[in-house]
Amino acid sequence: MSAPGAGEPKLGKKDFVSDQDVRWCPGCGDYAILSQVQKVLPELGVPRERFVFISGIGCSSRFPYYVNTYGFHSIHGRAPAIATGLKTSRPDLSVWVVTGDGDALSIGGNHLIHILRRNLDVNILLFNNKIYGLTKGQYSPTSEVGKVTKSTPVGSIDHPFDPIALALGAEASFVARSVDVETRHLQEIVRRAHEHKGASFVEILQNCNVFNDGAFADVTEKATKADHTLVLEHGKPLVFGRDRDRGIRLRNFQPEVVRLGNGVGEADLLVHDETNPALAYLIARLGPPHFPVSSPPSPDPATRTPSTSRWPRRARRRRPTWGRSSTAATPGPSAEPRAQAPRATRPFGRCRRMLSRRRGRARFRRARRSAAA
Ligand SMILES: Cc1ncc(C[n+]2csc(CCOP(=O)(O)OP(=O)(O)O)c2C)c(N)n1
Ligand code: SF4
Ligand SMILES: [Mg+2]
Repeated sequence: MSAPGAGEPKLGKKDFVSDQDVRWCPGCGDYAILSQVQKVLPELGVPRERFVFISGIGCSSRFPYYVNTYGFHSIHGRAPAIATGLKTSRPDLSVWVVTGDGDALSIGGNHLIHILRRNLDVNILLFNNKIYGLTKGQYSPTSEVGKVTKSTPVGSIDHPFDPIALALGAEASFVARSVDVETRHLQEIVRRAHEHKGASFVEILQNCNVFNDGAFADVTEKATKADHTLVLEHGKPLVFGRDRDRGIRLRNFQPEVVRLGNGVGEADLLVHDETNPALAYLIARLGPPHFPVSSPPSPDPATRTPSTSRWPRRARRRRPTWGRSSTAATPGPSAEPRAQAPRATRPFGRCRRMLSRRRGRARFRRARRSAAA
């Protein structure tokens, strides 16, 4: 691996493709992300031997094998720690962290927030597929409430968090979100992450077609994406929709979707300001069903009731009583602190067979007593 010096040919995408067999499942969103990153790297003006990709553990974390640069496939959740050591000792390197929603937000949550807080000049790419892909489909900290997986057979009871909102809370100085299939947008965001001096945090919505297929269908399917995507541009009003006839305005400190026309114009809408973290937080938390996805779809924070339709029939009978709310869904993020969901009094109920066995024994004892009397 040598840097392109004077007289040396300019590097292209193929120079960043390694000789390793890619082990991702056919159709995985990781391929698209890899391809866009490989396209952008030669344009960044950094000699190839100065790039280092550091990952944790997960399907996404196999990324360093496939880019022809230096790299570490490191320890679960610890990529930020290794990146911190490397960047502080070798500030001349372009250091990239590649991680997944499980790697970065479960086991590595603490490391992630502190690398952001320290604002080290590294670029973090978080592939969010809302699932643990490598370990065959357990729920992750970004999986929605009610998500049925092998590790949550009666549906997840945990409220997911939003990676961008979390990064903003950790004082990240650059946050962005893109989608695996939005090739141009993704390239642009990767470029801008590199240009930013300080920690750049990029969440990439990535389809795991094996264990969580269609998790982001709203923003990737042709039929729905225009109505569900909010593309942010600095200084531009928040307009979206197939006919660009809807926008987001603020009323009583709450965002609301309005239709343009009938006295409502672009002047009434929120205007994007990249330098405003409060606005970034507000936008990060928008999502279905009331808003387009400028944030990954998450259940409305006002109601933490799991969607019953996602509960398997057997599980529904034993559905815990926590988190039931009579509050009607209010659009968007709630200004009030999230109510603590009452704990399940008996999360999984009592096994029916056990109960019938006990009843049977009681009946037998009663019969024996009456026979003896
Ligand atoms: C210390 C430790 N705990 C647990 C595991 C098992 N494990 C491997 S990858 C993974 C989760 C990966 O999920 P994510 O970061 O979302 O990556 P994806 O596979 O979805 O890209 C887990 C729990 C491990 N390898 N090491
Ligand atoms: S399990 Fe999912 S995330 Fe992992 S390689 Fe396969 S499709 Fe991709
Ligand atoms: Mg994942």
